[in-house]
Amino acid sequence: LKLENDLRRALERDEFYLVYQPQVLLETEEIVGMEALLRWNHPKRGLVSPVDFIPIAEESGLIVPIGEWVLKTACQQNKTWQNAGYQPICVSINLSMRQFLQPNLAGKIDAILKDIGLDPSYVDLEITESMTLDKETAFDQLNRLKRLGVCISIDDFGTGYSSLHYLKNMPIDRLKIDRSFVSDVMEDSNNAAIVSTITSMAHHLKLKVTAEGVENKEQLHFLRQQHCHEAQGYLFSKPVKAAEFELSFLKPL
Ligand code: G
Ligand code: G
Ligand code: MN
Ligand code: NA
Repeated sequence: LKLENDLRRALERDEFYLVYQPQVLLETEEIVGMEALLRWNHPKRGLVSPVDFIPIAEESGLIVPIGEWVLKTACQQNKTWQNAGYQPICVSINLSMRQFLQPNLAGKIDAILKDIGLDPSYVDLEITESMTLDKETAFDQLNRLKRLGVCISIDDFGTGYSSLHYLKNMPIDRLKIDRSFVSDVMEDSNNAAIVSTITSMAHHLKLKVTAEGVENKEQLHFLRQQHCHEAQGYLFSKPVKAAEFELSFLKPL
């Protein structure tokens, strides 16, 4: 409860910031995207992990204003970099269940994008498989979001419950292979089979596929052999603050 009260004031006290992790196109090694990840600098506890505060934010409903702050901040940052003359890249933003279930989410996102002047094709929304369990609600919401022109990715793919039947019909653009499968892909032949099969399925369903949690060259080599499109992980960079991302990864047009 203490943490919930602190969380309640965190927005107005400006205690949140975003870090960005590059997403690399394997064919060319170009940075084509970044995932925005939320950080909370608690005045007494220091950095609190989203693993610890997102569930509290979900439970209390605070995720709605916090999630809106994330959307605005990440989109504004992307637009600022485009205005500065860097090669445009896509920003991936994590949605939580409570946000995804808001009936007016698409309207809110539309207003944010118009206000900032960011082309929706430079925004990717990450949802998880569990958010698609109520099939009809998910389909309606995804269709509304797709009509805006944003991309939709399924995060942590392979750890949830999505049936192949849903996957076939859902208006999504990309699967992000959960890092638990990628992490020991060289040691565990079952994980290698899973990564290979998800990648191949994504190709056949005309979906893009991103491997998460890539930490070494051997994993990268394996993913290339499987024709995985994009990769993300400590091999390229941990998530970093905006200034460092700009210096390290953005290229002038
Ligand atoms: O970077 P990392 O330790 O921070 O992220 C931990 C978890 O928190 C991940 O599952 C990630 O998806 C989630 N997360 C990070 N930022 C956000 C955010 O802005 N919104 C939501 N809903 N989840 C986030
Ligand atoms: O659930 P989601 O995929 O949104 O969360 C991404 C999480 O994975 C964040 O906590 C991020 O910091 C973490 N992460 C990103 N790259 C790596 C990596 O190469 N190895 C590990 N162990 N974690 C990573
Ligand atoms: Mn994610
Ligand atoms: Na993930």
